[in-house]
Amino acid sequence: MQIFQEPEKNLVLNGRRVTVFGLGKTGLACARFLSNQGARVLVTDRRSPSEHAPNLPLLAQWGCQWELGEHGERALSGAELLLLSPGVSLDNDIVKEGIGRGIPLMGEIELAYRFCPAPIVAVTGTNGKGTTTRLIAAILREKGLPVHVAGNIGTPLVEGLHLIGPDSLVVLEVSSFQLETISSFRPRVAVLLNISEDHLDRHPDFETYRKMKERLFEYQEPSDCAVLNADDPAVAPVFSKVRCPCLPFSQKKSLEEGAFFEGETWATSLRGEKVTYGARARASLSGRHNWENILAATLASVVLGARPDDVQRALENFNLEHHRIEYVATIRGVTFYDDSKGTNPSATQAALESFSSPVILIAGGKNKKLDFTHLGSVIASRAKCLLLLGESADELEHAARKGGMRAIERVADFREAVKRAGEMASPADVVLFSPACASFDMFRNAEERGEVFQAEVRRLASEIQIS
Ligand code: UMA
Repeated sequence: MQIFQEPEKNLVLNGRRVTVFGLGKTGLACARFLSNQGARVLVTDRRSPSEHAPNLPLLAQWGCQWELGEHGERALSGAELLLLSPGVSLDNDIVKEGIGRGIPLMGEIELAYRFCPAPIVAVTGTNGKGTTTRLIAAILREKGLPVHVAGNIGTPLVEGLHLIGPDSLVVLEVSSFQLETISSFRPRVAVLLNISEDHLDRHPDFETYRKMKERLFEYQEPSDCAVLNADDPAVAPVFSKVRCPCLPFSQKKSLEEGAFFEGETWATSLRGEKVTYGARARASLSGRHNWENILAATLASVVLGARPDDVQRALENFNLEHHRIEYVATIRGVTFYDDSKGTNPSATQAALESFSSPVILIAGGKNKKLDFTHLGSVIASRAKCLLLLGESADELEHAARKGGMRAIERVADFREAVKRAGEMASPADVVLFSPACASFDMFRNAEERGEVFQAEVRRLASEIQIS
């Protein structure tokens, strides 16, 4: 089954000298793909050779060269294409020098797109894009379509290209970092969930970050489709810019065309055909932010032919991502939740708002130059107590005090945080770890941080059982 006809878009790489910037998941997958295509590859990473020891035999096996510990002149000399990992900024001095010399540049999403034989459904947004990507994939799989999931969710698209055929459908999570380096990437269905402050340590200001998200729609054509949040003022300017039909979704109003709530159910209305889905409460996801994800995922899937049964079955069997308001344990009537992937203030706000019981919030980590003022008021109105750790503890404390929060304590690490939360909580309370910050001050990534938190909760549970 071929849903869309794809235009010719292959890029000749054979014999071309390509420099790959960054040797993480993306750089490694690109190096392999590029050398398989006959390119002469040099990989450069600012981290030292010892930190990359496990990858060097692979690079050697693929015939790649490397320059580690810095990005130097070698990265540019003779280069005919620069391939950037998402973590490498266009502001990097050597990258800027390369651009100045006129060397073409692209990111992994653009590279993979040029070789991807299947249509792409792409999802972006500040929060919920991983959940929505997985939801769309789950619904389309219920319909029986061969779906391939990739992108910011954890697997570079280029890594699985050999698994994708013309009959497949790719569901791709795309970040602002990845959108920075596209030059023709055209998703046939593009979903924008929401935009709030994030990554201001990479983008100079909110408007630049917002515009980066808009780039998802830049190369769409009239036969494509855009799914947009009608409730988010930061998304509003996008409606007038897209060149294809816009399908809005809203939790606040019913719409002639789009997805929306209707009493106790939700509905889609497309080309005059209205379909109503099961009761809201039946969905295995709850909370305002998850309804945003459900409405968007339903709409994107229905555009691709999913039926109400496919949507309902997928929702009933759906499990949320790990470290996204993930239930960990109940200890003496107190429930512990891990939201380590809540790495910005709006994610932590959504997590706090999804509980009606009193919440003891554990927060803090590496701030991405984001403003905590509004979150401070939300914490004051929703949390019973705030336990802070990590680099941003001072900033968060300042914002929470300004918002009116009084019960604030500092903790040194997760062992102390969990122990202290356990001591303070009463039965029926919730202990929520939702940092509002990145993990890089203390951990390699948000997953590792969440695992440490969960291990401490399990330790507390076993100590209490023994005593
Ligand atoms: N590096 C340099 N020079 C630089 C910057 C980084 O050499 O100037 C090197 C680092 O030393 C490191 C490597 O680049 O060795 C890391 O590359 P990377 O940061 O691009 O990370 P990858 O491992 O390739 O993972 C990336 C995404 N990471 C980022 O966007 C930071 C992953 O998203 C994504 O899952 C993966 O590609 C597959 O597509 C993570 C993420 O945090 C989960 N994303 C952000 C978010 O969700 O908020 C956007």
